[in-house]
Amino acid sequence: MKIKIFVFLLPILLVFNVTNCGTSGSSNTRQTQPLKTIYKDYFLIGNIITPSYLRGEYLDLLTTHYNTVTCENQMKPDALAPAIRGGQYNWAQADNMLNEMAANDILVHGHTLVWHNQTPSWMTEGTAAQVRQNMINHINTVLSHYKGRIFSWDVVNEAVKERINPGENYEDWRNQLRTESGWFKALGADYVELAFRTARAADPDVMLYYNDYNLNNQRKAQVTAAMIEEINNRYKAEGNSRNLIDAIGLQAHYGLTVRIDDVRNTIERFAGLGLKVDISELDVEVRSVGGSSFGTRKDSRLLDTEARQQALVYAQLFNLFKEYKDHITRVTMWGMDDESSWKSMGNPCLFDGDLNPKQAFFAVVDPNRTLRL
Ligand code: 9MR
Repeated sequence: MKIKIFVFLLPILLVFNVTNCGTSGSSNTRQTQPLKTIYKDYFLIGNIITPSYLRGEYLDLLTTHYNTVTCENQMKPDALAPAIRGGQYNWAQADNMLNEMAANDILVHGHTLVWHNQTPSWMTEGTAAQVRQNMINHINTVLSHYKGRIFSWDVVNEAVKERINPGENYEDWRNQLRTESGWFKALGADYVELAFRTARAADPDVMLYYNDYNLNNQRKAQVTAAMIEEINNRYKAEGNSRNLIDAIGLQAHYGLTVRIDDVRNTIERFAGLGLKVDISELDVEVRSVGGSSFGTRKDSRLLDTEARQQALVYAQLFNLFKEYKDHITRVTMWGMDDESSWKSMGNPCLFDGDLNPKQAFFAVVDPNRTLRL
């Protein structure tokens, strides 16, 4: 008799267990399993952190749902390197974040070493030889500080022009790099390869990424692929058995009109080069308000129809990412919630400004259910 009662109760106990295993600060997400559990057989699930994410409900949400993070700004050159030539590196803030993440078993992806933005101006000033040495010193200093603690880095961020227009000659990738970059001005197109070679020599255990946006534009994807392929071929022709550029980060700052087939083509193009293809900065903006989507606006509310459309996009994207799980190691969102997001006016995140899960959250939890509704 006791056994019969137990068999009868078992399914109820199991359902209860599944629906209660989340412990996030937001009570509604307790209805689901954590995202990192749902996707454990597919890829890591990430978000960004800033110092203000390291407490209260934010930290609860982070530790419940995510198993990898990227520091939003705190490991960029202007955060770590001294503002003035010859000054001290500033490790305290990023180290604090790294320790907190280690205590919670959350992996940290490094962002970023060489970029045209958020970089102290002295680094790219002087003769070509000086600028070259500045880059080498910066990469060596940062990788040796984090040795054994950070396993993947965006080595070069956004080197290719923002977009490549139809009709433009994009045969040679060297002509399609951002000319406003201080690194490009001083060193020409060779700075990209120099950065990767320096990083590999500084710490061969680190996975090296090229990270960029607008890669659904197939012209930009083609130029970027040509750049990576040439650099990797040269490296392998020297007898190296692995690629120099191990992976690409697709920033994935999308809107409602994103075409899933473009995302698929882009993933296939880079996977075809033998690269890991990670989704490094995912958000799906619903609308731009007054021509700009930037700003922190808690009162920028979503219409129900918009929330639904956004959920459909997230659902299609995650189904696609699952298809490519053998190539994708990490899907990282660029923002926890619609208030703190860099694009808060466009409500691009899974949680609203009060940290309640949106339809978009449930779409990531169960894409097929959202698509069937
Ligand atoms: O989210 C970041 C924002 O807080 C900064 O003001 C901005 C300044 O450059 O950088 C944002 O992060 C960017 C990331 O580092 C690289 N890809 C684009 C991201 C959004 O601009």
